Amino acid sequence: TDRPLLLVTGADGGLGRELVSRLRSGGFRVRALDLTAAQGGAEEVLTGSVTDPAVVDRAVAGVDAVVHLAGMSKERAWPEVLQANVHGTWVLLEACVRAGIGKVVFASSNHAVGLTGRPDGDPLAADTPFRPDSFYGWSKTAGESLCRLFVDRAGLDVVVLRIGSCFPHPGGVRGLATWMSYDDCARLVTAAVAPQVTGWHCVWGVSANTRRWWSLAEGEAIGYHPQDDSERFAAEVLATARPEEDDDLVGGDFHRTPLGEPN
Ligand code: 15L
Repeated sequence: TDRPLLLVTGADGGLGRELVSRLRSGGFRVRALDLTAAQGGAEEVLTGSVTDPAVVDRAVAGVDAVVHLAGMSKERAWPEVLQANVHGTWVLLEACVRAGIGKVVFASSNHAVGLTGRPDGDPLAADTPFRPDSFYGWSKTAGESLCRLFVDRAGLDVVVLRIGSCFPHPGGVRGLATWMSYDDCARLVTAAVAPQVTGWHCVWGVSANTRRWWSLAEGEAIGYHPQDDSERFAAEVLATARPEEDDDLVGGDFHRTPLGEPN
């Protein structure tokens, strides 16, 4: 078969499971890696940690691209964040270089720039400078800059996705700006893994929300054309919204949790 083979790390997470099924129906073969073995639907399933070089060497062997979702997805104690998010990303990038894998898609987060103010006018560019709001957000800045090092020093091609809120529905008022539908996430990853997308790219992972704060231009430049808009949920969200203590920051309330305490 000539369907491209993708390694998805963290394939058994909330986003991973949704993405694997969509990538498969979109014409990819998927090798799934996670700590748990429950990944439904992937052609190949590997159980183990992204911090284990022997596991990761097996995981990357022969793939056309890697979609790196593995790691802590929220605030955690420093050692956990460092090990899973930072060390795990280093182990993965090293394995890609050893195996001659060219393309990595790195799941970063809006929390890398979470203390940035919400814009009044023009949407924020995808290369908005680091302003992490948590150890978690910091770990994403570390992952992004580690990816950049491997682009510049080892010739990898990396697309960094600064993902907003990828859930079935926008969770609240903030989500009307930050939501990315699972279908748009699959569209974004499909664009990012295309072989003609080379070098370094950093794009927002967000749907075409009427109320978004973030630019779609960088995504469009790599062929990401989102189809969904959170506006269809707006009336319902606004009718049931609790007042949010979100301040005026893109990362919402992450900065209210003490550093290193699970949120
Ligand atoms: C993230 O980075 C988290 O992984 C996710 O659980 C949400 O909190 C999201 O950001 C968000 O900002 O809504």
